[in-house]
Amino acid sequence: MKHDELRDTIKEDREKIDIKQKLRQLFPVVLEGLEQILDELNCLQSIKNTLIPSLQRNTLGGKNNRSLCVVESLKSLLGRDLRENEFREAALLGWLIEILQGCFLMADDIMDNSTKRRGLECWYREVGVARAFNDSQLLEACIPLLLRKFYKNHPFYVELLELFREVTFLTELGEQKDLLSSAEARRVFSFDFENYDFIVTYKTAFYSFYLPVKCALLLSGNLNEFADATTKKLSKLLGYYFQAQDDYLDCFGDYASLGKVGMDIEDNKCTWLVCQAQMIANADQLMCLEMHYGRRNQDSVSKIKQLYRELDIPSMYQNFVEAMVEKIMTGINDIDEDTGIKKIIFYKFFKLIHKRSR
Ligand code: DMA
Ligand code: MG
Ligand code: MG
Ligand code: MG
Repeated sequence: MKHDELRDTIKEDREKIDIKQKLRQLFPVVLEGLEQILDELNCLQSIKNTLIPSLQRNTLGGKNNRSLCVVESLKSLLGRDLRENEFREAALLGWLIEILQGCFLMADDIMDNSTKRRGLECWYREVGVARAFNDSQLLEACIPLLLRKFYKNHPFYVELLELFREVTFLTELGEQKDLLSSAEARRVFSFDFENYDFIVTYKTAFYSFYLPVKCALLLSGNLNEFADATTKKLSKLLGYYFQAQDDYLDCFGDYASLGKVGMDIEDNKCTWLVCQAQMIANADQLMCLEMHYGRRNQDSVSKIKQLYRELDIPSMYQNFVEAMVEKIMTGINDIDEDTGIKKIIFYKFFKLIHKRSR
């Protein structure tokens, strides 16, 4: 790395850390907002005593990439540093995305029989499935109330409400297809990239990439159909890359950096790895896949991991990453900035996730 590049990287990292710190300082505003909402409803203390800790536990402890992205994107769109009130507006929206993510994860961990999340026991394993299910519902239902509290007078209040509603629905559709694919493949063993494309676009790309950038676009007042279409296109590419990474790490990553324990093989999930494996396996290898994929025992899991190595899936994944980087870079370069959207938004987002280990 050249001296200038290194200096820029250090500066960017420092900025990122500063923004994340400022973001975290605003979390109490969200907490107070929820407390006020509950007080206005004369909510029972016993409910408050469960809802507030559930919000804290399931919203904090992540990487905060999505909320960081709202702030960074707004900065890029306005082409200058944010004023205090602008930062606050972007950051609070960012926190609502983090809450939404928390809701998805609480439910996802139940659906996926997971054990750990963000280095802790999954929420459903602490409070039970019934409570965790309702906690997830409750927090999701808080989002429009918090939006009303913080953005009622914003010119794009209705658009923000609709955006969160729609993206929530799209994500849940993706989770549904994720579950269905796993169940269908238990009857007839079959995984393919067409299916995979749908799953990752819906369950990951919309809420992780499209939502934060679109929030920033709405805040900036720059939204138009071209900027929206570009955001969707780039979000899909980034989302695909991000979920393929997630799948790879589920199998080959380690708990110390991920804070979660992979279950994709046991769960019979339609992952990037199994789609790739099925595509290139010979008859014997296919038989091994069919016999051991989706089985809840360590012996079968080891056999699948061994088969992945035998098939050279890790180096295929590296090739895929290179091709994906190319695709994303081309997508970014092709952006017409006259439509109001900025290349740097997606470039920064890309840098945030590229070669991640958590
Ligand atoms: C998660 O997909 C998708 C949502 C909407 C939470 P996943 O189950 O692969 O995520 P993780 O690996 O974090 O459990
Ligand atoms: Mg999961
Ligand atoms: Mg899942
Ligand atoms: Mg996963």
